[in-house]
Amino acid sequence: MMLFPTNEFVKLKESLVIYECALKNIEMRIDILLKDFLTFQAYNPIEHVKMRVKTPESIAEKLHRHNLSLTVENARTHIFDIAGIRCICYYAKDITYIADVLKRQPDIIVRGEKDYITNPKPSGYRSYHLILDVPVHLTNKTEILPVEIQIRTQAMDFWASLEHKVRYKYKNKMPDHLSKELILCADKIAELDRRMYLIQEIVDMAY
Ligand code: 0O2
Repeated sequence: MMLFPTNEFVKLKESLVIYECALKNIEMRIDILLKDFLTFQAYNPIEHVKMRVKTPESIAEKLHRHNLSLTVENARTHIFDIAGIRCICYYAKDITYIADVLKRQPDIIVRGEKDYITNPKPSGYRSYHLILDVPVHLTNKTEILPVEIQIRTQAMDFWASLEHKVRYKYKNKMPDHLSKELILCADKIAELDRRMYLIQEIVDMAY
């Protein structure tokens, strides 16, 4: 297991408190959107939301994977998913809608976007990643920190949890037959998402 040197670890723990605040900022925005969807819009696309701040062990492992030394500065400069929130929605079409609504907020800066739905990863992974820079106002300074929002359907989320479990179990050396099976499942899931959406559209038109 990769570990931060003690002096860096102490600084990292302090930084993680600020990442937690940045995460709260995005959580609040999504909570407001939920209230809006439920009160003023015809339909609520968000099924549920989960969030986490990466553990020091996971940050260290990612820095190591990118051949970077274990320092807080490297973590803050090179890792954009220390604060992460996952927004699970019903249909694939909801994904760009939610992303667009967030991107339109005037006090948010979009640092980056990765559309793994249009361009799935070789593993079969599908999800939409948005990295937003948010301000955290402290007593004597303001820090701008990135928060990664992963937006995906329930089916994509189901797949990602299983794939993550398999990859972890085999320590990133997944047997060929399992990775092929997972790619097949990912394609079937994308097809299922499309068909379920069509059913929903037909029902909507009927009433
Ligand atoms: P965790 O446990 O979710 O925190 P990287 O490619 O990870 O070195 P980058 O640029 O952050 O660097 O990658 P990317 O593509 O934006 O993906 C970051 C996160 O997306 C991952 O975080 C996963 O949560 C998720 N992800 C990306 N690819 C896959 C995949 O093939 N399978 C699954 N299940 N999830 C994926 P972490 O840090 O890997 O893990």
